[in-house]
Amino acid sequence: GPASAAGPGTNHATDDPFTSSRTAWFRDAKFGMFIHFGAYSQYEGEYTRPDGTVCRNAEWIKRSCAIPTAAYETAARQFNPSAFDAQAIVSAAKNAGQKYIVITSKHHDGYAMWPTKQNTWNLRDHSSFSPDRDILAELKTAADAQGIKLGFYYSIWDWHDPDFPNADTFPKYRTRMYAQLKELIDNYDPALLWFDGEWDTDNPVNRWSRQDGAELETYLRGLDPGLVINNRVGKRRVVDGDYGTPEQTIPGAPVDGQLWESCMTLNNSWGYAKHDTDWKTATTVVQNLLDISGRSGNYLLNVGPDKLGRVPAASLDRLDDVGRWLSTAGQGSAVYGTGGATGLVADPAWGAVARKGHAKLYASVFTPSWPAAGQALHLTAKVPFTVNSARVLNSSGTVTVTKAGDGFDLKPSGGPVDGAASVIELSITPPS
Ligand code: FHN
Repeated sequence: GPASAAGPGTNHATDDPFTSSRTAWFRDAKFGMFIHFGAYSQYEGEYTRPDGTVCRNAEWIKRSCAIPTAAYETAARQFNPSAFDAQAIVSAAKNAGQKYIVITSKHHDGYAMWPTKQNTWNLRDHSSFSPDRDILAELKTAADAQGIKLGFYYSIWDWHDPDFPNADTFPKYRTRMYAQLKELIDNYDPALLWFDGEWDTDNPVNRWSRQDGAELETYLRGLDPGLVINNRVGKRRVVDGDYGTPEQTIPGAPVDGQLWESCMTLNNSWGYAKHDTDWKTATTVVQNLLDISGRSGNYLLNVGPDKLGRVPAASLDRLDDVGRWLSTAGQGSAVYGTGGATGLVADPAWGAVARKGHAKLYASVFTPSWPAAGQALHLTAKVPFTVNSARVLNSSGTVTVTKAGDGFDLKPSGGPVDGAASVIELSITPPS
């Protein structure tokens, strides 16, 4: 099932990921772009079987539609993402308020999106793409130019490598995998590695173990002590790496004391799927981001470029709207650099509360929950503290704060601001 942000695991870093300066950029970034892009994108989510029946899937299409390897390799030879525009993609992320990008360097199909020397199953040696181009290098250059951190997703589970399925030759796969990861670190200097496919499964049998994960983490930290690494290196039930990775979900309980990141699709597919038009609204994305930030988490939101490398217009539209909300009247203050307010207040039903430093709380009221005229929102305090002032961002409205029972009643003077949520900034004196 989806990873949980479970209790701390056997992290092999020499520091505490939740407080270390090494992970500070990640902790403060809050919002990132996931990119699922690979040989599977050539199918654009649909495969017509020899018998004429149609099978739909995105990045799992080879497995889910039982495409013969020879046919899949033939399709990959057509892959030519000539329209991939790293500058435009990085700008879209930056404009959306996303501070880091994680792109699939190699998904379960084993196809490498860089000119690896470990095999010829890659974008340089097995495609119709220009041999003069390197999309990971282009993305790194664009990300550096725009101050965006770049990370790579890497699947441990490999459906293509001939040594992966065989217990006797699996060590050869592991050696190639280590060599590929060194290529990625040496050639593109990623800030973060996002492992996946470490879980027990078959077809092919996945022989990767917790011990393999521990050794991998130690190896990587030896190559680059500054790396941020997710928890899917050994077993994702515990946080082996630096942070937990709940997927398509926001953990119910606030997760204190450790880093975590919820990854989600914008529709229902990670890789591009031309028939999947079930797009989340920008409102949903903003409210998810506020909810996650209020629990000290990050939100990694996915785009799936099509076979030419173009990000779907609907994805760009949502990202543009989210960026506009965040950059309006400082509403992003409720997100960036915040942590959970879980030590101070109970999780409200009307939205989310995040804490910034010691003296600021951001109470984000999701628009449907904005109180009717004369009504108040209740903020339940877990420990005594005082509220010195309150104001609504992006509004001239005022907020009257009165102590009430186990907390405070917040009574706004006006209506909600336009959009997904109204942010009430509270200046507080916390418990000493
Ligand atoms: O199997 C993958 C899936 O294709 C996708 O990459 C997601 C993204 O987190 N991870 C795995 C499913 O948990």
